Amino acid sequence: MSLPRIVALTGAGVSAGSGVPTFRDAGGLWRQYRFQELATPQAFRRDPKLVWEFYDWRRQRMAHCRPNPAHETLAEMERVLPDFLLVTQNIDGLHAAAGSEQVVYLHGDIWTLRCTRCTYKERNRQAPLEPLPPSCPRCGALMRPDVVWFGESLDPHAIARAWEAFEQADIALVVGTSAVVYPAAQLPWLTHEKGGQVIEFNTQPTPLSDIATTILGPCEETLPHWWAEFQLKLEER
Ligand code: BV8
Ligand code: ZN
Repeated sequence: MSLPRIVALTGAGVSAGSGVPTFRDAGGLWRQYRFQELATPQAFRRDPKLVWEFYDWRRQRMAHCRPNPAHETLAEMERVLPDFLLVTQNIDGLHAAAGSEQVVYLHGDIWTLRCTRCTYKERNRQAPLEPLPPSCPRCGALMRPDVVWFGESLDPHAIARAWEAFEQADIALVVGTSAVVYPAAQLPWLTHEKGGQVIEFNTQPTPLSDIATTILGPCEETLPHWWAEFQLKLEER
């Protein structure tokens, strides 16, 4: 019997164990309502310095964070399961730091800046960034974080690759996401509709809990545990 096709969707909860603040928990980012006001093209047009202060604050918070056992387990799955795919909503770079290479970044990368006018893009891990807001070294225009804001479209190739993988998956692992932001939150439903199994790793129920097997607890503990048990079952077959 061939290995099951497994895919994973992660959100801020996978990085909570690394000290990266999530959007929804109490100590979350500038409180939830501010986040949705700040992470928009309108806010950036109106006050680029304020939006950059928000991203610079997050970059400084993330700069010393290291991958946790949940990131490491997902990187190991990629090495063990031939057609494993990791899809993330996170922009913190911790999946790459843990060694994951086959990753679909739905919402971009906080460590990449791009020009608002020309095609210039750069990887930049400076924290704090000075001066704020940063300007393009090529044309002098304002630079922005290379992330997807609310109301902005996701990269169509990223969506197509994620969509296909979740439709074909036997098992969808949903790790540390409140599953309320679309189109990312649609992905586990695709697996479910095609008869696949959805397993969510969260510290509390989410809108997915109706169709998922929910494993409650911190994913930095529950995911490695699940993976160890899953591998034992594979060996017994
Ligand atoms: C789009 C990058 C087409 C930036 C982000 C009304 C209804 C439905 C949809 C919409 C609507 N109005 C508008 C929309 C569309 C909108 C949307 O979905 N809005 C929501 C709020 C309703 N979506 C969009 O705009 C998207 N684009 O639709 O394009 C289009 C084009 C033009 C015009 C119209 C439409 C773009 C969305 C992308 C936004 N960018 N991030 C940045 O990060 O700065 S979203 C950002 O928030 C994250 O990427 C993530 O997606 C989301 C936060 O969710 P989570 O990652 O899940 O984090 P959260 O804190 O919420 O939850 C953490 C979870 O972990 C919790 O469940 C917690 O219990 C758990 N947890 C905590 N600790 C642990 C843990 N679990 C396990 N272990 C732990 N230790
Ligand atoms: Zn430029």
